[in-house]
Amino acid sequence: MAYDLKGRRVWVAGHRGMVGGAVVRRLATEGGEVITAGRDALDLVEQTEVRDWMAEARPDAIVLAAAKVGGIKANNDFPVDFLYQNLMIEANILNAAHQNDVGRVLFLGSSCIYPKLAPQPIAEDSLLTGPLEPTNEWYAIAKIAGIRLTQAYRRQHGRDWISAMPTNLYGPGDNYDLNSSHVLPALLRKFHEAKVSGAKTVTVWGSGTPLREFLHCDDLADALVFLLKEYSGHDHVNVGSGSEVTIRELAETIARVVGYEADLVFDATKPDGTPRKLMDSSKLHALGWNRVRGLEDGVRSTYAAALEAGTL
Ligand code: GFB
Repeated sequence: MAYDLKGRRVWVAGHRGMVGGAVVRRLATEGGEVITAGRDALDLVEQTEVRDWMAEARPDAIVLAAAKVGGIKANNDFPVDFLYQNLMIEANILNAAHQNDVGRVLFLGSSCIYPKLAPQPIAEDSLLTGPLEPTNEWYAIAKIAGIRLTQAYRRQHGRDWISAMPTNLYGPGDNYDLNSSHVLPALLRKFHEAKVSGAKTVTVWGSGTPLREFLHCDDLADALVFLLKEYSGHDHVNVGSGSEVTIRELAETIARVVGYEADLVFDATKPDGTPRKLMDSSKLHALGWNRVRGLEDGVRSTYAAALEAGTL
């Protein structure tokens, strides 16, 4: 299977997000036409807007990177937003894509679709084998519905649509708001601000013991374009970096990158979430993709980009 992107109109849904932005950058060298829609022009939660926009724009392929996303606190605090908005976005886009005969769709999920206590590393067939992590089950259920809807179009209508499940992501264009961000940008901000103010401590939520696997969004984008071109199949494909760190180790890495030593204070009033979430990415490797940068290098360039953009 090889899908040539040359001359194709590819809609990156969610281009203003970190992942969508990375996919737009990566697609620039593929010889196709990248199309996007601003939030003021198109509300993805509204079915008729999506239908009308798609009928007009007529993409050949879609990378479905649009989603309501956030870290552990936002997921826990806003269950309706994470479940409803994500269900609507994916249902509207997939339905309109079918009506407009879009040949290729790549749907993006998340590693939180897997059971809280799934055997590690987590293989694709762990899906729906046990209870979910409660802090993000709303988001997870929406994403599981998206995988199944993608598969259903494949099965009922013969659509060559696929899904990929990325691990925890970071990189340029991330959200640095401490209430809604993921851990990596949050700790970059906290260490940067401690350095600026000379604070002696940095607060880390939870116990610092959970393990997380981090992947740079540009590595993800490279893997996604690879899958778009090379993969056709019913089953979703994990996309991870293969290496994991504890949250304490992540904080220590970020301290080195920022160049500031501070005592870590662990805030036990905040949740740890799932204890471990390492993806088994052997299926992706067997397909032929394995190009991952190291965490410290990735954090270093991300910090530099945030400083340059004035985000920090
Ligand atoms: O990145 P994060 O918010 O999401 O948190 P999840 C990862 C771990 O870092 C948790 C800890 O154990 C947090 O308690 N942590 C420590 C912090 N300090 C901080 C901090 O200042 N901010 C944040 N945010 N965390 C998300 C899901 O889970 O993973 C989403 O909620 C999504 O649905 C995403 O799937 C990939 O890894 O726990």
